Amino acid sequence: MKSISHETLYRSLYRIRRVEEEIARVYPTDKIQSPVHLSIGQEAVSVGVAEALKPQDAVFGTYRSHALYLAKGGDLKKMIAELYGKHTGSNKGKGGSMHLIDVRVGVMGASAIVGTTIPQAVGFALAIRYRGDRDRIAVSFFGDGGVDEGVWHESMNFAALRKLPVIFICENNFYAIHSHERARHARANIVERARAYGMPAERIEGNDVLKIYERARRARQAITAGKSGPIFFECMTYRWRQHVGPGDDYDQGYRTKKELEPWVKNDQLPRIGNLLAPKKRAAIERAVEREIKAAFAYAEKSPFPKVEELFTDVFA
Ligand SMILES: Cc1ncc(C[n+]2csc(CCOP(=O)(O)OP(=O)(O)O)c2C)c(N)n1
Ligand SMILES: [Mg+2]
Repeated sequence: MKSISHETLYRSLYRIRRVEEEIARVYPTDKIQSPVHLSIGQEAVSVGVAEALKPQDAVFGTYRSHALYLAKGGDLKKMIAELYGKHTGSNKGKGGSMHLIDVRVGVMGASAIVGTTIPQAVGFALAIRYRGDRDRIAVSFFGDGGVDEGVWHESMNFAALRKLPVIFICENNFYAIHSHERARHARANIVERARAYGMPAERIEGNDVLKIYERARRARQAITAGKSGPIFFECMTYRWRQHVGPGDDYDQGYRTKKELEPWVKNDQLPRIGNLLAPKKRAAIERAVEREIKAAFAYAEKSPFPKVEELFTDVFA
């Protein structure tokens, strides 16, 4: 078994956590021009999977994709500039937090509409097959709410039927906005549904970044070796903050702080951080803090798009 560098994992986990904490801190100033759906608490899923991928692999995410974008190597300066609505942003300031894209590193984009990028990932996998790329896969990320969309079923069926090189990652944080999975599904059987379409599916408990990495790595290996079609993982995780916005929402009555407690106790940041020598850990943290500071400064001083840009890069 090839073991992953704990330094690499910690750097990525810490960087995403701190970027999002800074976004939450700055948000009340209104400098950030778009709604933000934070991944704080869920970083392990994106980090574990992305570390198992290669640069040429393509990932497709949701409106909650800061973690995925950063974990896959997306440019931090362009991300913060995009949140600020600046011309230097990943989408020239026209997409905001929910539409981050960095094709250079295989971050193929995200969408505010639940479920929409699932068939895009499957289509990308079909293109990989047609082109005969042997060392490339697509990865589709969606929430437990994404499973409720009709297009999820169509995509599962087609990917399995054509044995496409795609990994499906369901980030199950139990909630679609304020609705618990119990209120939406007669049975908590997402993996059984995926299996019914004809693909192996596994539920990974506990937001365990090492396990997620190892499972994704093996899945990629099996797919690229031609030994498997699509593979499905349901990664159990937990959103610490509110559905959208910088704060928390334990006063809303749909969930309790008690429910959050075990997830905080099991936080993957200190878990992996404690495996490092303290000096090494501090050096990583210092470097990340410098990078974050520079990224926000870059966004601050970047220009807004010009009025003449309003209709450029518009599809129709
Ligand atoms: C097609 C569609 N239906 C409804 C919505 C409203 N909506 C936005 S986020 C969301 C919940 C999705 O939950 P989940 O897929 O579990 O993702 P999470 O927010 O938990 O990451 C809903 C219903 C939408 N954006 N698109
Ligand atoms: Mg959810």
